[in-house]
Amino acid sequence: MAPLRSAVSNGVAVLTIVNPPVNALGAAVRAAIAAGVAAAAADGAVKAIVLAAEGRVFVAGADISEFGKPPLPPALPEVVAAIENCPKPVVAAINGMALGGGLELALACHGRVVAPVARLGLPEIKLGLIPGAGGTQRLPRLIGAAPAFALMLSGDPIPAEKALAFGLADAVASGDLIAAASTAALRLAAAGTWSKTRDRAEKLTDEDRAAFEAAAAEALKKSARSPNVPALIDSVRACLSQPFDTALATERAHFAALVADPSSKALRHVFFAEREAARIPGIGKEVKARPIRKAAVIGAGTMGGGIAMCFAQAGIPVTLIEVKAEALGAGMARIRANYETSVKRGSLALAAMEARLSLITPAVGLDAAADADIVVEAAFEDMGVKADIFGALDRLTRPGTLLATNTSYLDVDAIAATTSRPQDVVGLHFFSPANVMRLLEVVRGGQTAPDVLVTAMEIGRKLGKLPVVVGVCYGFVGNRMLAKRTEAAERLLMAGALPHEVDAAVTDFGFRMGPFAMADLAGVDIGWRARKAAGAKAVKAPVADALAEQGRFGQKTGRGFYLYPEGARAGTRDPETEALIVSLSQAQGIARRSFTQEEIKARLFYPMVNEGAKILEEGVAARAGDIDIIWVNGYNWPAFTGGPMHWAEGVGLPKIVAALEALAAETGDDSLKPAPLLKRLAEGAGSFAAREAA
Ligand code: T1G
Repeated sequence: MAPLRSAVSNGVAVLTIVNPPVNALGAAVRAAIAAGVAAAAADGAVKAIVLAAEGRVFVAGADISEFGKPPLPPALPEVVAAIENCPKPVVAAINGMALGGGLELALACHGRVVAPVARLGLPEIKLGLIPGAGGTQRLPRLIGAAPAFALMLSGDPIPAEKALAFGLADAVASGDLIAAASTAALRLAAAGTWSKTRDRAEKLTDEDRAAFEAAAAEALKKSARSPNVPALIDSVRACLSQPFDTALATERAHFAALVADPSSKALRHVFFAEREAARIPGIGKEVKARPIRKAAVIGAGTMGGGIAMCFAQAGIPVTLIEVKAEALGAGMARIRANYETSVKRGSLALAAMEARLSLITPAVGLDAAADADIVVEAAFEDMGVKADIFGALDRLTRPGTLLATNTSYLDVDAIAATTSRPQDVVGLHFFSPANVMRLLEVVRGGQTAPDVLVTAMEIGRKLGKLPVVVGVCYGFVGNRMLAKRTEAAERLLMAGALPHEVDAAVTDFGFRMGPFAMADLAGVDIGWRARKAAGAKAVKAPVADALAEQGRFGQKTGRGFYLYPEGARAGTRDPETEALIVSLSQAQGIARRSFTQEEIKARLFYPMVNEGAKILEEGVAARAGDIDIIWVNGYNWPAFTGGPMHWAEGVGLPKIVAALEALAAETGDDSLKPAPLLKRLAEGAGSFAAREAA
């Protein structure tokens, strides 16, 4: 299919980009646009040109999949220049999302007419980049350096009305967009004169410059680690101080350097991995989801309440069920309090809060779930409790109702076996707080039906989650790898490190919090109780267990791994905790030693990568990218490193294999011996991606 359709009528050449699904500007599209503009310019019957696009998106930007490969002509800046220098007026008809290179195309046009649903943005910052086809030069000239910088720094698109207010759009066309754009283009042609964005400067006032410099200084403080923020600032500053073409070259040089930067490669990996995760191995697009019109959640605790809020936010009526009225009342009160906090913060309108609350119906007793299309069980992590609930739901709900468990650790197959329809049972592992955290592990039971999985993935997206299919094992993917990090962190304490040293290495790597500060925040007792319940399966955490036994539960008791004077959020070193750690080491005859930050990172993260390799070998995760986005979206692994498996390939699998062999020997822990897959890939200098492509 030709990537550009051209039609001439009444003196207007309408060039329509056709490159589904999002009109990304791949090489063929770029060439077709350049050729289309040149042909229209040479056509005597054409007075003016409209640049349009087919589908729901105008243009999603440059084709990200081309980055890092040999560039194919024509480069986007050439196409952009061809539009701007066209001897006939070109007006963009923006029907939907105009992002990145898509907006840069529109910026080179001599006018922009947008549909009411259109949204315009330069999201390159989110890929570790900056606009590379003139965005840092033309946008400031059109709307001012300060507003342009804010838009490029956030990477978030703005709606049509705001674009109009900024002067980024010339008109919002609620009727026929092409007709409105054609009229605008013909008007320019009739006037015989139109301005090029590159020549505009009326918005670049001294006040605008000052506002930009202030915002730039602020941005630098917050993004010490990101190379693209200084590059963006330098490029916008060039717009204010250099001739256009010189400044354009400044932008292009920064862009080229960033495309090659590991952090941008990592962010682009995450971008595609998140989309790849939507594909369920072995299930094609012909498998359709079951209709979900009504939901029920069993359990009004923190998780159940959060899950009910997810359904309400998606506009799906949900019955929140408890067995006792007081627990139900407490759950509803917690939901209302959560909403009221959001309203107070201004992140939720009062009307929206009321609308959502109206969709949540509290009820006592499981029979209230009878008319639900999906039931999510979020009761105690106890197999007996879950067996009773699923046995009852099996009897109470209609055939075909999805029966989902939010269990974090229990065997989904064992839960399914308590029903007469294991094919309808699936795990939906939400992360706390369920109404906030984006990750959803969709646990595929041995007998889960394909359309149940497809339905679970679709409802996950409707709830605003990032659903990833995982297999049944203890802890699925995220928590199974977390257990290895917890074990390694405890081992470091016993071997000589202190909590603040371990946490500092982890935050230096890019996590918001280290494992011990996180334990204090969540509650040291939570892990302690889970380990007691898990028995032999539990990781060894002698320090956390000792702290819990002394009632040092963390922030909620004022002390845990750290001290929290007067309920402070940020902990300080606790001499008593450190003395306890030293005494535990000595009791085990361990000669304590210090560790560098690099050693700490290796000892924490390599065992996680190793567990990830085992998870891939066992088929519990289908792709390394799935593991990466689980950790980026569920556990705050820094996205600019790409996730544990992408990061590991950057470190070098041979190096990791050698380190794991040494660690296994040092600790006597055979689980640290390199997984066969890791060794195979290391020996063959292969990669996880290559293995999956094979
Ligand atoms: N390049 C290549 N493929 C893309 C793409 C892109 N820019 N955008 C989307 N796709 C693919 C995506 O992988 C998926 O593929 C399918 O399209 C549907 O996407 C020079 C340097 C536009 C809001 O960062 O934000 O321009 O899985 O599932 O939910 O200065 O796509 O079906 O095979 O996300 O409806 C800047 C990225 C690029 C925007 C639509 N642009 N895209 O969301 O669909 S860099 C972006 C999005 C650039 C210039 C710079 C979203 C969307 P598959 P989807 P959606």
